[in-house]
Amino acid sequence: GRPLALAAIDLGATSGRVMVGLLRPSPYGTTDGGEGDSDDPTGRLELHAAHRFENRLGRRDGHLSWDIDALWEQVRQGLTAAEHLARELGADGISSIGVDSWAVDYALVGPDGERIGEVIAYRDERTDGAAESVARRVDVGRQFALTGIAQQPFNTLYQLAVDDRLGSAPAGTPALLVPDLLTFLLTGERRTELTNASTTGMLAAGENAWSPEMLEAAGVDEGQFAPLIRPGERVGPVRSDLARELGIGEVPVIAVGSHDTASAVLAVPAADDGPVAFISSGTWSLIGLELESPVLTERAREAGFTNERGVDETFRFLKNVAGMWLVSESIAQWEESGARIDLDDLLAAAAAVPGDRFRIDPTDPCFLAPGRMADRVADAARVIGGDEERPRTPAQLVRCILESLAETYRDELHAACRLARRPLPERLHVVGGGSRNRLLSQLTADALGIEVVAGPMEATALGNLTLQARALGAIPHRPGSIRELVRASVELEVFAPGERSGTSAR
Ligand code: LFR
Repeated sequence: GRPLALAAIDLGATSGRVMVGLLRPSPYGTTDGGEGDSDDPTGRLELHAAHRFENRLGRRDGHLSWDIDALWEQVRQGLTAAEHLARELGADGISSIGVDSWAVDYALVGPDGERIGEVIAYRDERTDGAAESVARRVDVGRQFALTGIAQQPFNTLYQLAVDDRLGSAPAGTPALLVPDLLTFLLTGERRTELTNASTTGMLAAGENAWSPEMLEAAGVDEGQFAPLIRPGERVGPVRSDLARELGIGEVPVIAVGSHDTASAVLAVPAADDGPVAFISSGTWSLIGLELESPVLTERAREAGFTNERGVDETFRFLKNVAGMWLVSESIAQWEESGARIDLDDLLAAAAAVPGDRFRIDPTDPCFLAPGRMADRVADAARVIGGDEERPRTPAQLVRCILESLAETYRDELHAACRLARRPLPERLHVVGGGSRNRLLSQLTADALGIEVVAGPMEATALGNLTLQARALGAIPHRPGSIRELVRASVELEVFAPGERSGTSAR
């Protein structure tokens, strides 16, 4: 039979992509979606890039915002390209679509589907002081007990609390989170996908429902959001006029883990029982444990941990750590002053300079805003060895960032295990773009004294695509089938503590 092709729209803070996942029929026959035959092979999923594009924050209407119209245009082009690619690869076009992006940000969409104003970015300073004023209505301890979500300044509820457009917007104007907005543009259906809904800070911990008290604290009511939908459910077909225009079929859009981190962690290639330790490494490094229930203790709150919803009733007990953002924004500063930087060369240079000279705290919110990052990192750096006062060269600065990240990963993973009362797992999975950073993986393995398994790099797209495959019945709906498919589809690299280079493993 023909292979099945699925399309993933995956938007990151610095780049976006439309990927095609190709599922070849297994020679043993696996597409019956049957129950419980646990040794049923799930085949392999091939990943192909149909379209890649940049995403840039810009000032619009006085706020740091996303260029959502440009992103939508790229998504449209990407879907047309995906359809062509799918046919070239022997499939009968794309059979379904899933959308994911970064979390928390939203568009206000009026009753006729018109967007009200810009999609303001979570790094905008409008939320300065917003968390404090909400905390005067519902104190931080209660917020955490109700939602399990860490009080990060950019959570949707703090953004809504200071959104001066709400007063003049038509009644009931739904706030559509970014992936829900794209799903709405594709289908005409308004939904709020559950994993991303948890990042608003207003979903009741462990429930598929809003917390009325938190909605009130943000100054909104339940009508501010479209109905909740769980990942794996179908939203609806692509609008017929749009399908014709793009040259694609009226295929279903499937709700996936629309929070990119939810999709990325779904695609962690773990085989073992017990909690999975992960870092989803991209613009942010999200480090933590996948659990079956949230950790709602006061200690977890004080340590800055959050409990985000995952696919299939899981919880990501994690900490947000500034990740490759520190490197990419530093590079942006050097390039603004005329330098041309090649990331691989820079990492090689960072590996060659003496280590253990400087440290920063990559969990410090002072690194949230964009701009002048190399200077800000150099200013924040503490001297821990050597006799220089501050990192001077790009290589020294990047070495400082990566060593600081590795030590932070160690401390935060230990904290997560302590707070969740679990032993330190035998290995840590690093997925996402940052898993290509071999120096960082080795430093992390050394700092933790456990194995680091790096890959897949495109975990977010894989989590998006594999969930679509399961929703269509192309792989069995049983625990572990998605990770099995991921393991069969990707190459991983294992970094043992105390060594200097990784070894290949399947
Ligand atoms: C990663 C991510 C994080 C979230 C941050 C802001 O891309 O989605 O999980 O905390 O971006 O939305």
